[in-house]
Amino acid sequence: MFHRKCRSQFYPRTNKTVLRIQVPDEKVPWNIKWEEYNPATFTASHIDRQPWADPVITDSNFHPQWNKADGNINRKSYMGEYQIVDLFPLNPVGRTGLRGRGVLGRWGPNHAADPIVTRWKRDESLKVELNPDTRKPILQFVAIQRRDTGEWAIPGGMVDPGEMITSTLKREFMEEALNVLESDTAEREKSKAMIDKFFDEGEEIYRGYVDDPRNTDNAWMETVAVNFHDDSGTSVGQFPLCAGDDAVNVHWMDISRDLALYASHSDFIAKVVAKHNSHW
Ligand code: RP5
Ligand code: MG
Ligand code: MG
Repeated sequence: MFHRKCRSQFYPRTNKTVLRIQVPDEKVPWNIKWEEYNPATFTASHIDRQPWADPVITDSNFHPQWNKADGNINRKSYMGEYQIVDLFPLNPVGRTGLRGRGVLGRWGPNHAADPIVTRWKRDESLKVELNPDTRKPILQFVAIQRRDTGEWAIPGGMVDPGEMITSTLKREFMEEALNVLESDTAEREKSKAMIDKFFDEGEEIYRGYVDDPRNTDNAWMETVAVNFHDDSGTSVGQFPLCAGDDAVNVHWMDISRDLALYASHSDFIAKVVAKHNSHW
């Protein structure tokens, strides 16, 4: 595992006011000595005292159970045991050029879930379209445009304390791609019934670290990405999409190797392509 997006010069959502030390590729691993390494510390003030966020690490009432299920907060990493150095958990992939939590709520792993909803691209007569070069069928996935960075992404989100990942996958898809937070009760019930049925069978694609631009030396994203495929294009493949919550746009996006998505989402999509032997 390697990270790149969380080493870019400016920390996201800070109007270019928070800068990372530039970490060269070869100095990412912690076991490579770098004595002068002394990055800035940044924790966004708006996460202060938020119910979904940890307190400052020195808070006398804060007794995190690192590397464990800590009450209903999962502080275990999919990457194995992470180190604690001078009170602070250490990013398991390596240096990011910034200390603190940035805009992330949790010290250590911040757990998310990513629903990758796919269907075949079809022409007007509903025939599956092949790419003229590779002669392979073209897969499409439900992509949202993120409000924070403007990038296109999988409609994933954070796992709430105590929440099952299967529930996060459905909830985030319904919030960001179907806008259930703003639909009336009847519509919401209809979406929920459809999603409950369709999300019953998914295939896990990836479980682990995400190269998210928000990561720091002491806080990072991890996810479980699951593929839900509508092979006949008759269930979710026909459902009207509507962007909601932290998504500003949503659509069925053609999948190819040219995709430039948020964080390491293109890597997850590539794994879905391998599974379906579709065009890339
Ligand atoms: C990414 O951030 C995950 O892969 C997931 O898609 C997303 C979760 O964060 P929010 O969308 O809630 O900001 O690292
Ligand atoms: Mg969300
Ligand atoms: Mg989200």
